[in-house]
Amino acid sequence: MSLVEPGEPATLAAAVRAAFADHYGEPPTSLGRAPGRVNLMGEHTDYNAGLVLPVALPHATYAAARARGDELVRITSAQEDEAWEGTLAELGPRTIEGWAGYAAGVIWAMREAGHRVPGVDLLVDSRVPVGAGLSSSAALECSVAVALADLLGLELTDDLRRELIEACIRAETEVVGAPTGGMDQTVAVFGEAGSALLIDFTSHETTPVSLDLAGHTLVVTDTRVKHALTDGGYGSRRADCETAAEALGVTTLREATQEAVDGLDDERVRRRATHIVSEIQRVTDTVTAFEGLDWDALGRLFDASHRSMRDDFEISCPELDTAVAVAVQAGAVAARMTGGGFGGSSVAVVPDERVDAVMRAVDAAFALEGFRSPVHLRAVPSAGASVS
Ligand code: GAF
Repeated sequence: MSLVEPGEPATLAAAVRAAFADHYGEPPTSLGRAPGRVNLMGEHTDYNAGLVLPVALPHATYAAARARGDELVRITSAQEDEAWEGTLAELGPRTIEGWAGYAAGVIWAMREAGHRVPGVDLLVDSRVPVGAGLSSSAALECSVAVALADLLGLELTDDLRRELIEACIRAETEVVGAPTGGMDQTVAVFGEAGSALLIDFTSHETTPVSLDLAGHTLVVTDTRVKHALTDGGYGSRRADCETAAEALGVTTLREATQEAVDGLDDERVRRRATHIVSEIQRVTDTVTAFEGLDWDALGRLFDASHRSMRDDFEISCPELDTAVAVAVQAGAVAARMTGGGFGGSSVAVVPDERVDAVMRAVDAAFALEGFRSPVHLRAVPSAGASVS
């Protein structure tokens, strides 16, 4: 059984500082930390001005930084073979290929927002699995943003946090070109230990929802089917939602009713909108179920959400369907796929004494089906970004 441990923050921070000094010949002056996330309910609802309920993971990305005396930007990662080097003038929408675009994009977006980010050396190291639907991109962006804020001597007030979130969203949507909705960056910054974060993308309010799991663990299973938010599937779902809103004469599907959606002519667009409208309602119901420790209701909500994503939104895959079904058979009270879809991870709420059994049962089912061996994580609800 393969379990990804988050590591001990102080040890990881010390290792990143040492790796930076080794690589660049001088120690870093700033270190930012930002977590990955697992979403408990509300998939693809963020860009429909809806509700989401993610949890920040204990697994995080660390970014070490040091200002340079010139216009050069150098970015390297413990996880990637290729480093990136260029000048501040080279940064901009769609100018940087690959993983470094997420980090360099934050420098560009912060400068666009009026911050005088200088030429800089950066080194990042992450415990967030990449391509697993657990927001390794937002963790990278937000860790860099926090490190740069520290480098500029800025205090991490709530206003600055909101500004950094916007910069990270611009890095992802404009520099990298992934048309995402903002949930991941918001929870990576505002997540709180012991809580999920209810985010309303109409009012932009964030409300921590204390999670008393009463003897249950959030088990994440990474199917290791790699997903990418730039490969068209995510964007086409977003386009279908916009088509539905336009046909209904509303600005976003947050304003649509199921009755109105039922009247849509196009069968595929109707199913996409049905997922969004029902999923937004499930977020509210999921908060109530967690607050009441109502595991039966939670199980029904997770099941309905998974079916909606599989059949109406069509973003699941055989590996995710297997992980979800087997987790429930092996004792999970609730399970669903999580994140953008087309691969990535599932999340299950599992009685503590069944955690090992659930992980082993999923491993066995994957072996039987001839799927790649999955990896698991314990998603202990953790804090958002900080200066380390
Ligand atoms: C990805 C995106 F980045 C988020 O904005 C969100 O839409 C999610 O997929 C699906 O809920 O993580």
